[in-house]
Amino acid sequence: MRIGITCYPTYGGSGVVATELGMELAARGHEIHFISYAPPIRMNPNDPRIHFHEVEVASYPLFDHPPYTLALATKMLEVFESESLDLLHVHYAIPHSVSALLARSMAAPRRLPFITTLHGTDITLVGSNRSYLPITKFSIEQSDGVTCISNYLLKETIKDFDIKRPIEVIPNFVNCDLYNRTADKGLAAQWAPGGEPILMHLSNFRPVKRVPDVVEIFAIVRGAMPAKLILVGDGPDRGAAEFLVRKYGLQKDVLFLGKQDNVYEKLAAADLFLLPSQLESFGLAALEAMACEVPVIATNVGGVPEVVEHGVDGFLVEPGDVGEAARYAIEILSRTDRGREMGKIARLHAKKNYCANDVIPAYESYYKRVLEQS
Ligand code: GMT
Repeated sequence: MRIGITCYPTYGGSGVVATELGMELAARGHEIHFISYAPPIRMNPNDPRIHFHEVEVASYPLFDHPPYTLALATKMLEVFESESLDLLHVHYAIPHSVSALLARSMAAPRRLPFITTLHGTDITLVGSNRSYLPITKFSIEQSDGVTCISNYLLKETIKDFDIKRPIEVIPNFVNCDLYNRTADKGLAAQWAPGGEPILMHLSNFRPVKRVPDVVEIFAIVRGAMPAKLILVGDGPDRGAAEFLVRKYGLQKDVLFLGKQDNVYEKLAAADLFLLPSQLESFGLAALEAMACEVPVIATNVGGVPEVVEHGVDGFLVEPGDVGEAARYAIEILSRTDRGREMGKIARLHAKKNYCANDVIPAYESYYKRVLEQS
């Protein structure tokens, strides 16, 4: 198939899923055309089946906000025509779904079906905002196919948007060959030369991730035992987290890596992963950690309990309960095996339920169904 994929190319779960999906599909012989304002962060530009088409947004003094949605729709049509696309697959409804709807209308009577994948805040925060709700609902209803990444998000979408059309749950996935324990290339020894346990967090540091809670949890753990904290990613709350590190005098034990490629090499060096988010429709970073045999302490919110089983793959706490999270962290890290058994079970669960080898074919058969029906 010749598939156009649109996503946010910056640091964020929906862009990561879209990019990994494109690369997995390319590995299975499909031609993939990413259409966005910048190359997606994890995209492999050297794959001959992967192509990138930049959306250029012309500015004009009259435009306080250059109309990206329109420029994207125009580029979608252009790529459809030049590359004979079979379909468009857009990730994150706002505004990508609306652009795809415009592109499909412009392409008519030629056929340009589009599939929208809902990821989370496009429904739970942004989409349910009054100014976006009607158009998001409309573009979901008009899509030729709609998928979402967890059962939780399916329920929220039906509830908040009163959607009557079918929505397919196709969960997020992880490449289990790439994400595994042996991916650590000596980083653990570099970060914790004294053999201290390593706690890790990976996110876009948006307020919804509660990154300051990561530092609060670590401060309690560090008060009880030697330990190191590695923070991967960047975003608005990095400053708040750095402030707390200084406040608690933890500079020697906390490392901010910023945005990173090949995150599997970093995750494989961790003993424990922290995801204390206010809300997660899925929690992709937790799944990636689990594939690397890292137990997870996360919050009992949204779709996270579909991924992390409390007491089995790690532990779930209420948002903001840093004390409880720290108690579980100390419990895991004080064991002589530092939670290795739990980590092994976590990987088994990741492999059984969310392996790319099983989830990508689900997307392929969904594409076929949509093409047959549209
Ligand atoms: O809001 C975010 O955290 C970013 C957002 C995104 O679209 O980049 O993440 C959402 O999509 C991810 C990939 O499907 C999920 O793993 C995250 O749980 C989800 N975030 C939220 O629901 C808050």
